[in-house]
Amino acid sequence: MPSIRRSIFVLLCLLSSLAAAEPKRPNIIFVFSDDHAPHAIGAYSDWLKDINPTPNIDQLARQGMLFRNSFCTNSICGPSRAVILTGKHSHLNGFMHNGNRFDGSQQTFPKILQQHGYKTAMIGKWHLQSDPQGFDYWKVLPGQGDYYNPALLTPDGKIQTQGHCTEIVTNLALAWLKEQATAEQPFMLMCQHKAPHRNWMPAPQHLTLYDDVTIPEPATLFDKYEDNANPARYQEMEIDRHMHLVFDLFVSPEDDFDPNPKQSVDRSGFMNMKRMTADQRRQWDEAFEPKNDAFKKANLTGAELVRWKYQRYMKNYLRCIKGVDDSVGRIMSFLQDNGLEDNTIVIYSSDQGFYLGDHGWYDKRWMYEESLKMPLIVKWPGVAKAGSEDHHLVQNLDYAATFLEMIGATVPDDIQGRSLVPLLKGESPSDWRQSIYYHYYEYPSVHMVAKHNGVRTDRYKLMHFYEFDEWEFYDLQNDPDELRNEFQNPDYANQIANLKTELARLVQFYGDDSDLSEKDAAWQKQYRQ
Ligand code: SGN
Ligand code: CA
Repeated sequence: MPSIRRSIFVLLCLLSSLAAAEPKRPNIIFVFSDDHAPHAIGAYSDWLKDINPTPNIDQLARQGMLFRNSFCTNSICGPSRAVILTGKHSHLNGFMHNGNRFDGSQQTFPKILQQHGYKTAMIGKWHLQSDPQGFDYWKVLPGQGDYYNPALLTPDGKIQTQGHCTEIVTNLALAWLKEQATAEQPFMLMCQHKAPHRNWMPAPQHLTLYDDVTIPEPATLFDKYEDNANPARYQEMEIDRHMHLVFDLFVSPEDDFDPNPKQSVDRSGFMNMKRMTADQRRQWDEAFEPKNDAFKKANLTGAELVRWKYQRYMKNYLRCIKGVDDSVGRIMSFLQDNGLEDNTIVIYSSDQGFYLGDHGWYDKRWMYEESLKMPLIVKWPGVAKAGSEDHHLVQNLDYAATFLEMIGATVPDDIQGRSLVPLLKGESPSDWRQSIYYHYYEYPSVHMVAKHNGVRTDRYKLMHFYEFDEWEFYDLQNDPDELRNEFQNPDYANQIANLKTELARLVQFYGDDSDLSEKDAAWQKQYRQ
């Protein structure tokens, strides 16, 4: 071989052996549930320790990093998902409230992963109206989806399944993972559960779980909103006044059915019962009828009725979470059994927090802590220290940039979030953000939570219900339950002025050009009856 050709050959051999030695890029599994508040995860809170609600998610936290100060930008389903896909605030990605339609032609992180040779899949709750884009494989629930025997949308049309949604989504995820296990191509899977979303319908095997325990009550279960600005008094999400015995809590679904309920309730749970198989329905009735009979005999009223509703609500919520936790356990076992454990990043998160009787509520939407917080646990073998915790202020806005840096892709300039990779490596960048920006838009709408934007630092929170020009300010260090609105307290005048300036800066910084104006008195009055 002439020497020049020989050296080229040697060079090529060297390059190919280098390429072979290069570590394979990591796989990513993003397990995402709906409405799973961090305080219903053992690793976040020992409030439910006697119940041990999430052993598998807790195990994930022991193997990875848990983010203590993890927040959403807009505490509602579709918007949170759109922020995650794009790395941009709602006003820029165009999905400001449920009911919008996601513009799937825009830049999303799964599309960029595909461009970098990743195989991508999206299975489960999507809730963005338009068809998923950027996925090699997708099977998603239409809208909110059903717990029992859900239909699924696929690129080839709608299909019908039989079983409980959490298990169906997990089975599909495992089947897809199995196909990837031996492939050369790295993958990214989004496994997105409907559970534990309202109306809380557990799987048959979990229907009697927690029957013998009493769930502890939150300190604020009987909050009277005495210190809050007006919006807190005009919401429709109280366990007492708004949680419905039939639709939410499944007390005698058929015989008590009122075809024209006065309260604004969706009938999804009730309708879903009509889709159960005879066997599913029998198991359901066997589990609930004795409890319903006892409830009817007791004739509860007032605080005792609230307490009973709280127990029924929380048990069904936690039973749904049990299914999600089992799903995490099955995925982790699969990775172990198929030699994928060391090179797969596993993330657990949920679209926002939720009120578990806190302030007397269920649902989310507010910028108060329980619904502002999102769980975020990341297991990244060899990078994130097992059992570690991070306290920086992070948001779902940061996920897209994080996924891109994880796979070695450049983060486009127009992405507003910041990669969490340095934090996952245990670093503490000196220029990390000191405050987060929040903006909720869905009003008037179900649960009647007024529009608001706001800012939160590690200690303080300022909220502005701009359509009513009402403000709240909290000192989270002295008042973690947010029971004392200090907006009128002169002792905090400086901090409030600073946060007002910071809020204005964030509006500019993120380019939030949405309408923040106050509405006139006549408009205000119609929602204050
Ligand atoms: C449904 C729920 C509401 C919930 C919204 C938004 N009612 O309307 O309680 O706030 O979805 O939830 S239900 O009777 O259908 O459960 S989100 O997770 O999609 O944002
Ligand atoms: Ca949600």
